[in-house]
Amino acid sequence: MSFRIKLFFIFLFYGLVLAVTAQFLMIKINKDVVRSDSLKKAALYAEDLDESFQRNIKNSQAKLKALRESIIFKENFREHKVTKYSQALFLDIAKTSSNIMQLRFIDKNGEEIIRVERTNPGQEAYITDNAYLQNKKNRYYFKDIMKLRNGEFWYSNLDLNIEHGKIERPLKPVLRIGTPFYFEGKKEGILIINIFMQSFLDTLVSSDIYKIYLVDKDEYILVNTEHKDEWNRYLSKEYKKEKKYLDSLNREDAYKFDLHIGTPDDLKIVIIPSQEYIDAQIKENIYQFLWVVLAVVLLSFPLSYLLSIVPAKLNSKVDTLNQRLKEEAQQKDILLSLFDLSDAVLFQWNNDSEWSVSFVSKSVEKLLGYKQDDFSSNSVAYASCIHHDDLLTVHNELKEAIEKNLYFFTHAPYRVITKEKKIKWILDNTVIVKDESGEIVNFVGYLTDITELKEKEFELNNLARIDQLTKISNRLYLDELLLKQYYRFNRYSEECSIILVDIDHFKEVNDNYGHLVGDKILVEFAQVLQNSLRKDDVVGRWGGEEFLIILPHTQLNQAVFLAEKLCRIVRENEFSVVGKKTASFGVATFVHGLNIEQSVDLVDKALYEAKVAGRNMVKVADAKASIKKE
Ligand code: GH3
Ligand code: MG
Ligand code: MG
Repeated sequence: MSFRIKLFFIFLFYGLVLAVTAQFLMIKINKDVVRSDSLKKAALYAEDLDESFQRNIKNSQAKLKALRESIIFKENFREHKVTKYSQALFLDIAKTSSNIMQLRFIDKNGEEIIRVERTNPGQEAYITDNAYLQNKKNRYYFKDIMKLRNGEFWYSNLDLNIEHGKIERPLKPVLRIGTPFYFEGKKEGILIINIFMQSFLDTLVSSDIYKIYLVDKDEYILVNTEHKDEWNRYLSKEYKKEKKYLDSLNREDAYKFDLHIGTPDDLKIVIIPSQEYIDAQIKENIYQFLWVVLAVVLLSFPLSYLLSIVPAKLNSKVDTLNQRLKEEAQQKDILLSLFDLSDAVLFQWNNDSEWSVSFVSKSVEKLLGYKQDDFSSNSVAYASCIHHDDLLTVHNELKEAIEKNLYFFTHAPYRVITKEKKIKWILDNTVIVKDESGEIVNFVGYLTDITELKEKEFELNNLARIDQLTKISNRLYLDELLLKQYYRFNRYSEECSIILVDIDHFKEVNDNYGHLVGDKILVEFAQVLQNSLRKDDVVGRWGGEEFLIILPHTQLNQAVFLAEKLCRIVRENEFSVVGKKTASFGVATFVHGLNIEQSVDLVDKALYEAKVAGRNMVKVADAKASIKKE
């Protein structure tokens, strides 16, 4: 899957997660809002209920008031007779409302005078026969109402109708409203109305969206929407003891309201928004939520597509860059592995006094015996690996290169000391690495082990200075040594004498025995001289059958003494094939005032003198005479 597609799906996924989470949160908040909203609505609803309760009571009050004020009733009363007109009036009034259970007039002695009743709500009201009228003077309501002043009303508790001392079944919730009857300023009895409350209460608590409880002041349930546990205070002794309150209710979710009616048992209404109602509201929100999610899904597609463009481009750039870096790293690795395989060493050292190493290739172990880690841990610095005699030169060469502002230069081959204290020769190509401001950052050196090459060079050098026939030093070496000795004589007055030797009549050897024998005699002669000299003395073939002996730290008389000795040794030596041979010797010493050529001339002259004087002898050059001549 391409990066772009991955990004697209990631954005899409997060978009959806965000939308769904936000919507869930909304629903959660909504639930609370719905709940508190429905409680607010419940408060309004409670006011309605209160009003309807008031209306119900006012209605009954109005009926009592109408009776109390009725002229017919009053006229009847004046005449101390209860006429059928009054009874008809009571019946008429009872008929106006199908929920009137009883409508009575009880005189001041407690005698029921007029009683209109109805067995069940909705049935026909009828006038109770005089034979059934009772004395009610001991009943609480009679006593209570008789205490009231003119125009006042009395209310009973809302309770169940009792017939013959027992709660009537089916239950008949009843409310009584009474008022005293005054005639000409005197209290003459009471008017009382019993109201069937069942249908009113049913209407009161019926609701689709609330659970409505009508409770008394102790919060005992009277009626409720679900019609459960109703009137239990009156019906069940158990309940009275144990389940006093609306225990099961979540008080926070309930709205409580006091009904403002005059009953002694203050009634309250508790309204609880039904869960079904809340759920329905929330369900509505869920549909909304689904629409929003759908919208977000649809929007997420183009949005994710757009959002993925820039990062995808960036990513492809990063990919290319990574690829390049990888390739570079690979190339670097290849280069480094080249160093690891070869004897060459790549070094990077810092511009500090001991040249601490910041990088070195593995091949350093082959060259110096130290491991890469020995350098990276700084336990070995590069300067400490350079031969003591070469360190100053290496240092100066670097200094000079820096002064000349060189970027790259090659040191003269110098020696390093390996971990095993072996000396190796190396060739050091150094790059001086600088930063933008021209400050030296470090040095990168490419070191090659040239020890073998160096040894070959020494060998060749030696070979070039050895006479191939006699295997002693040749003229080249003698010239170099003369130069060196002459320098030391001039600079340090280090004495040095020279002896020039020439074999007498050597031509005869060639002539008589041939060149091969001549060569052989030359070899033997060189050995005779060599064997008779000290370690510091050097004998070399000056040319043909002439030999030069250089004697450092040797005065003229010592040199003459040696020449005499050599002359005798040669004379006494038995050469192969030719037997006895002699040689002539010239001796000279370096003196101030004469250069090398003049000194060599001098010794040559001495030799010539020996030849002229008969050979087989030593002649000494007179240096002072020669200087005078000059
Ligand atoms: P003198 O006593 O005067 O020195 O006599 P001489 O014969 O030694 O002197 P001369 O200079 O006349 O001759 C030197 C001879 O040495 C000539 C030459 O052929 C011979 N000679 C020089 N170099 C070599 C060599 O390498 N091998 C051989 N076999 N002979 C050589
Ligand atoms: Mg000669
Ligand atoms: Mg000779």
